[in-house]
Amino acid sequence: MTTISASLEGPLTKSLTSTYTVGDYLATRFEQIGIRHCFMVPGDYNLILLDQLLRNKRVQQVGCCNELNAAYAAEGYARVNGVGALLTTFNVGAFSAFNGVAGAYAESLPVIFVSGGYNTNDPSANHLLHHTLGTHDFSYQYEAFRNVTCAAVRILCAENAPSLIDHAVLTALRERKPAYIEIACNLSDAPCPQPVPFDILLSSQPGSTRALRAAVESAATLLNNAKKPLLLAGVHLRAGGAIDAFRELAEAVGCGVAVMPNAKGFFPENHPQFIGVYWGGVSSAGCEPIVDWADLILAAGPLFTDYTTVGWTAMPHRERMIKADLRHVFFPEAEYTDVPLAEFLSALAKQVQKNDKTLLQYQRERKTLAETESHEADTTAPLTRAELCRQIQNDLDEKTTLLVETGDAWFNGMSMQLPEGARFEIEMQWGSIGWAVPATFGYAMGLEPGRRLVSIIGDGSFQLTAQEVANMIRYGQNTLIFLVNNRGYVIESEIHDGPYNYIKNWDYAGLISSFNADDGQGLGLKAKTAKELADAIKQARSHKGGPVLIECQIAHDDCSPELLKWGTKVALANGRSPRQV
Ligand code: TPU
Repeated sequence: MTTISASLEGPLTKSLTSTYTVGDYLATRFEQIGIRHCFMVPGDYNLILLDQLLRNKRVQQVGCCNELNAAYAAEGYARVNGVGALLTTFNVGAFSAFNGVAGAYAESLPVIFVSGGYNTNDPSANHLLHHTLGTHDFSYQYEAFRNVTCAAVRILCAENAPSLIDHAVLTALRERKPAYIEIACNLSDAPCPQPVPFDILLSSQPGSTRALRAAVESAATLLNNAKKPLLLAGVHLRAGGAIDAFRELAEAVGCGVAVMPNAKGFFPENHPQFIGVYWGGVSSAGCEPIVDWADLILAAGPLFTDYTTVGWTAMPHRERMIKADLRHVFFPEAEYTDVPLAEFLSALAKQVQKNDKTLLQYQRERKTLAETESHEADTTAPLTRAELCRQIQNDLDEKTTLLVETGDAWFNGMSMQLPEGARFEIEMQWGSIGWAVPATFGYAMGLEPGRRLVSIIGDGSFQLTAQEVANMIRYGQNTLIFLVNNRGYVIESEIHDGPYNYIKNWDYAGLISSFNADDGQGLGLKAKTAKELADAIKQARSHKGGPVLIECQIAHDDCSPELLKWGTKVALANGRSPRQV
């Protein structure tokens, strides 16, 4: 029988067994929270830890080409798996990963970031160490990561490992943000108690029942008195585990439902109440006038930024909005804290009356809007962006996740209609180019069997992290990448042009044979006409054993009209003069 002892220092742990180590403890927690893959780059501060983690056969180590890619891969994995893990060496590895960990914070994705640390004997011996700034301060990595994680712990004594690891992991899962765990390199194989089952630690975190009840009552009164209510889905619905509750509320009200651009896919696009993507002047057809016309908008988990509001031109007025965030609900004249989003939406669904005014008005408008024409292009004419989008749209099915990189790919992706079951991934809050290739790799690692991943990536973004395609080949992932070669940073050209927006051209399709080397099964194809693209997509559909990259060559100035409009407004917002004081 196992004895379970609770101590003042930390959570419950089973009694110490001599063979169990700090590394084992971490691996067990990974396994228990559903991490089956840990993205990593080895280095001498984490080698012992890697050996320890290898002892757990249910958590696979996945080597990446560099730590930035590993961080993006863990972030992509967290999107599909719910949580991801990343392991680097001290300073040189960790600082490379910084951008990706910060991105996971911005995107509200729990990534457990583990870094090897200095030997605990070194500070008192006054040693100087490699991979440091050459001073006796070894704390700046920890200090830096505290700013981009929801919990940051340093294991400098094996006895504290269980409570510190559990604190970091639990906080990351609760807050849907990355956590930081630094493990001194001489402690990874130190004896440590065996962990108790994880669910013992999971005390649910109920919000304040009174605040919840009051917020639901106020919201129900406002919604039931509104003449033209509308629901708006925001990006935090996923972090709040509130996607189903939002749908429940939407169906209870029966009104029009719009989604913000970074929440695309969080409400089914073939649902009869779906009225499109609300993105100000670049909204999908017929959506913007209805959102502007509504007299009450319940925005669930929104993040209003310069990008999502098109340079502050599409921000619903506070007076006609209920804004429900992860743990707060804001009313025009009151604010309730400690109200969990999913519980709020679900409870509200039980108190609202039907009102389909905004949906009916949208349906009337839709009828008057001309059907989007979807002509096939002349098959031998040079490939255009519109034709590329038409063919990608036709290639999407209910098993596809469409992942789009920062750039015109955002707008091309936004224009696609997702079939029932299809998913959509975008990194709009952090917007770091180079994200898509490694995130695609990580996402594919966590993908359920039978599903497929299609990514649209611009040439400029691709050049930052292209080498991770080699690992898609290594793991035989059947991803399809549309590499849009428009010879440069078109999104930047549209915001503000200059010679710096033009880049060296690469033979992108040709790269795949280099990455294949002797044993890879990747396929690189080029499409310069509609027919070449159609043939390439057909080949991609039947290709097995590795990714397919289709280099789609289009003219530099062939970008989406939405990018032009959005770019102009964002440039205006960016270019505002300083306020006079
Ligand atoms: O389709 P297109 O040409 O817009 O996409 P492409 O070729 O991928 O170009 C993207 C250009 C771009 C830059 C240079 N978009 N945003 N930026 C600024 C930027 C710079 N560095 C990072 C890490 N992230 C950024 N968003």
